[in-house]
Amino acid sequence: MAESNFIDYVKICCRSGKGGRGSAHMHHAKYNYNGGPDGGDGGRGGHIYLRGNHNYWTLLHLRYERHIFAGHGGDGGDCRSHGADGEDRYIDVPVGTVVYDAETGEYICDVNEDGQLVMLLKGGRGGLGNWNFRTATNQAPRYAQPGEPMVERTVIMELKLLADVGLVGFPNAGKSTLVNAISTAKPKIAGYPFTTLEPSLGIVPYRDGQSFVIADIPGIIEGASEGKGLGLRFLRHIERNSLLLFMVPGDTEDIRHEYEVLLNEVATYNPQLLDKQRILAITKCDLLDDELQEMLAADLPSDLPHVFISAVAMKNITELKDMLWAALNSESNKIAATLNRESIIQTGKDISTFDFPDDDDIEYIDDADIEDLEEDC
Ligand SMILES: Nc1nc2c(ncn2[C@@H]2O[C@H](COP(=O)(O)OP(=O)(O)OP(=O)(O)O)[C@@H](O)[C@H]2O)c(=O)[nH]1
Ligand SMILES: [Mg+2]
Repeated sequence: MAESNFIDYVKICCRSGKGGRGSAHMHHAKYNYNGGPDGGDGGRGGHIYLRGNHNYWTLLHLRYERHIFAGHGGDGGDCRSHGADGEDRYIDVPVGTVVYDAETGEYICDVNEDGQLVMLLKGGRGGLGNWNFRTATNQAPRYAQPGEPMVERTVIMELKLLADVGLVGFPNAGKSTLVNAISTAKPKIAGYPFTTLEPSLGIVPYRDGQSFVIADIPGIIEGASEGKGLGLRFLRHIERNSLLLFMVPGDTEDIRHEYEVLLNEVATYNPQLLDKQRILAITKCDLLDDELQEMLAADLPSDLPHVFISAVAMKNITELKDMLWAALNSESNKIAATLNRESIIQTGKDISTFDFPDDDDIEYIDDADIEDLEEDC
């Protein structure tokens, strides 16, 4: 994982608490020697919850949190006293976090709203005390239930930025310049490739106090879907965008070919991304005269809306914003976005695509150890 503050996946070993044991206590008092069963129930083990929190933008706060354990339930006591419930643990995650099983890659859950609570692991139930087992024919049961065991699972949390518009373009296409010009975000701009090394989100103010979110993604090169350049690492951040804005500089030799290369990379990464709406922006159009623009426009794919823009000269920027807004609010986009979202995230994950260089430091507790622990308790 790159040494930066933008952490978009982490691996954490989570464990819920085990349930407390029920008590098999018999009541004895000075004048009531055979007082009968009075063993209380054990408390439940703590649950592990995920909680969507819009104050977090990355998973950085979980970077060094390798283990998250909930508390165990307390054992039941005499006089039918109930054991204490184990402490629940809440893991705050940024909105747009998807969770997979680290061993199988199985999809577990998805947190995509602020305040959303998802129970990741359920704590073990507390055992019943012998008080519950008394009957007319068995008035002094000397047994009680043990608590349910804890559950352990190592999970991978992956953040997929939730933006309305995702920028797709080769390095140096002018993506960051556009984000700077139209949004509140100020990513670095420079005349060399791979200036942007991590995605950032910007809020674009639109008319009447409305706004939408745009994601500046590092440049994609041919072969990115196979890992070239910054590779797959950031392609995941366009999975959740409703709309893809392809950006190709106007001074490129073959705009159509460049667009097709980009489209091919996106499709190779995840063919479902082709269902999203697309708009093509030809950037740096201050370098082109009107005649040239007309010639280039004639050669562009006819099924794709396009616009010539210049973020430096602020040319056609309002038109671009209008196009984006209209596309974002079109009925077909809303339906497609929901369908996309549901179908994309409900799948498992090839976990070998994640790279955890310092994984050896983590000590995972295997099933045998858990059994030992249980015997000890
Ligand atoms: N003439 C002109 N130059 C532009 C325009 N937009 C961007 N540039 C220049 O193009 C170069 C690259 O711009 P960036 O915005 O950093 O490009 P990028 O797509 O974010 O590049 P990466 O972050 O490397 O992927 C900079 O030198 C910009 O000044 C434009 O509209 N007109
Ligand atoms: Mg950039």
